[in-house]
Amino acid sequence: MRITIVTPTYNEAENLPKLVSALFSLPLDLRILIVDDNSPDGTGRIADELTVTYPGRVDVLHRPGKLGLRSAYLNGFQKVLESDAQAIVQMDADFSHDPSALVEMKNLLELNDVVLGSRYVKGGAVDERWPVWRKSLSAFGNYYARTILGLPLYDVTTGYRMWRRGTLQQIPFERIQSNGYVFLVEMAYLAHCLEFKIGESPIYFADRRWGKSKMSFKIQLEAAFRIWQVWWHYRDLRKAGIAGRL
Ligand SMILES: Nc1nc2c(ncn2[C@@H]2O[C@H](COP(=O)(O)OP(=O)(O)O)[C@@H](O)[C@H]2O)c(=O)[nH]1
Ligand SMILES: [Mg+2]
Repeated sequence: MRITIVTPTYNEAENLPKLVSALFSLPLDLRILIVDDNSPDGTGRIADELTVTYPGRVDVLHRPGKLGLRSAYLNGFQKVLESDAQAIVQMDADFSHDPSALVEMKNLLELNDVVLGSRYVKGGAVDERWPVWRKSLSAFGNYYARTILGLPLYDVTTGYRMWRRGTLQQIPFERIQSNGYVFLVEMAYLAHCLEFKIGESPIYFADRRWGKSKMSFKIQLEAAFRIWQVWWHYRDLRKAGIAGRL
C-alpha cells in the first residue's frame, strides 16, 4: 500500500530530519509531504534539503506564513490526492506520534475506512510526565466532545490518523470551519456522519522532544465552546441520518 504522510511543520528544524529518517527506516512504502509555514527557524530550508537526500520520496509545500493546522492539512490533502497515494496519514512532526505505530495502523486500515491513533483505547497512553492537570484536561476534552457529538470513539482529538484515499476524497472539506483540536474533532465527526468505518489503534503519545507545546487552558476552553458549533453546523447530516446526502 502506497502511503503518504502529511506533516505540518512550524519550527521543527530539530525534529524534522530525525523524523524523516525514522519514517524511512520502517518496512512500509512511504512518501512524505511536509507543509511548512515559513518557519522562522529554517525548517523550510531543511525540508528542501531532505527532498535532495530522498529524491522522489519527500515533497514540500511552502506557505508564506503561519496559516494554521486546518489549512495546512487541507492544502496538503489536496496535493496528495493529485498523486497515486492509496493511504494518507496525518502526523505531527515533533515525535509526539511514534513513527513505528504506523505499521499497526496500516494493518488495521485493511479492515477500516480510517484509523485513529488512539491514546484512550487499551494499550494506548499519554506521556507519564504530563502533569495531572494536562492529563485530566485531555481526557475530559475527549469525553466532552464525544458525548456532545455522540461519537462512538475513544480519542476524538488525536492528530495521528491514517485515511484510505477513497475516504478522504469523500470528506466535504469546504464545510470544515474549525481550527486546531476542534478541526480534528470535526473531521472525525464528518467521517462518522458519513458512516465510514473508523478503527482505533493504540498509541503512546509522547511529549514533543524539542521545542515548546502551546497547549493551554484557554485553548481548551475555546475548544469546548466550538464543539457546540460543530454540533450545530452538521444538524442537516444528523437529520438525514444516512451517508452521501451532502
Ligand atoms: N504548517 C503549520 N504547522 C503547524 C502550525 N501549527 C502547528 N503546526 C505543526 O503541527 C504539529 C502539531 O503542533 P504542536 O505545536 O506540536 O501542537 P501541540 O503538541 O498540541 O502543542 C507540529 O508538527 C507543528 O509543527 C501552523 O500554523 N502551520
Ligand atoms: Mg506536539
